Amino acid sequence: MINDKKVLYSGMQATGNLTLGNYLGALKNWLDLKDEYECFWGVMDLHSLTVRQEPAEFRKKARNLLILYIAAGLDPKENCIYFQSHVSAHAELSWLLSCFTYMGELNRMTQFKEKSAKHSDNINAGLFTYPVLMAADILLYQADYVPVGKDQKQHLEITRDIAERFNSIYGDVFTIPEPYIGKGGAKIMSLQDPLKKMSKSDENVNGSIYLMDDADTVVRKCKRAVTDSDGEIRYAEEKPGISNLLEIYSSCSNISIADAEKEFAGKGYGDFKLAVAEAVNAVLAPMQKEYERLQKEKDFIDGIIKENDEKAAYIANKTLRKARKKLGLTEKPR
Ligand code: ATP
Ligand code: LTN
Repeated sequence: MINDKKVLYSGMQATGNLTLGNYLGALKNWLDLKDEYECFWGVMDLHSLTVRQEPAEFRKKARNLLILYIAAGLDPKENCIYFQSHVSAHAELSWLLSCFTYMGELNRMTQFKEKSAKHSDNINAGLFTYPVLMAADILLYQADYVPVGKDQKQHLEITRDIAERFNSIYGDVFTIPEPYIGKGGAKIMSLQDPLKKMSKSDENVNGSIYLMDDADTVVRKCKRAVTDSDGEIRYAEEKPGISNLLEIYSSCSNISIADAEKEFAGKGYGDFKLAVAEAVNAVLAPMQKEYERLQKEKDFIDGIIKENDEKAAYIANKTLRKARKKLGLTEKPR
């Protein structure tokens, strides 16, 4: 607990351009939770290094991600929005926790298997120990809840296992976090291959709607979305394309899938796709406007970064000191 509130922790990697999947699966849920909890939202720039980055572009992307968090509605005065790499406790606790994590556990991680297949020329140790750093992120802040998309559930489970293992030896050092998977938008699929997750690193740009796509691009991508030939707008496993569009429509318009099905009963796919695009654009437009405005507020953003780095480091270092002490590392003379 911080300030009598339960603690919530989450973040995104600063790679690629954020997609509607990132928004509906993560950011949108964060907005719903931001007032009720003491929140920490990280720009996970250390995690991004598991894949090779072009330095100048990476620096811009990381800052833009922080700005996007704020443009989407997270409040940098109420919540702590910061860069993971600015708080060195993350890397330090990650090392300590790696000594409590088994190779076999890490070997089972789906994301590791997928990413090593995709980047077969660069299967680095960071990609393998990625979940340990993620555990450190979460445990440093004694988080009670971690809102993530379904694909991250396995990483939450390993975080809990590592924390429980550590606590069982050294006493209650870490809060055991719970995943928080939002109701809608938990897994938005690619518009071009609705059996595949919409992903910011997808090579086919038509599969993903990016948060910075302009209105016409969104309409074009929705019109081109892969569907089926049955002609009925209903949610069903055998209709992954239409089901995905229903999911997008219902999440963007904040109505249930059942209500969306009723609304489009008897209508054609063409009309439905246009309505989906409109609903998406209604979500994106205000965010894009605020993003453009914030880009010009350099001093304000720099101030936010400084303030929140300090706030995050204060909490993180408290936990790190506790872990160090329990492990028997010599204390630093003051
Ligand atoms: P990459 O393509 O680089 O692997 P990604 O698009 O999967 O990235 P992450 O940075 O791994 O994005 O994830 C950020 C957050 O967005 C996580 O909480 C993740 O669960 C969520 N998320 C990502 N893609 C989707 C999606 N298609 N549907 C719902 N949630 C998603
Ligand atoms: N692996 C996460 C990003 C991430 C994260 C975290 C999410 C890194 N550390 C801590 C929640 C809590 C992803 O979304 N790909």
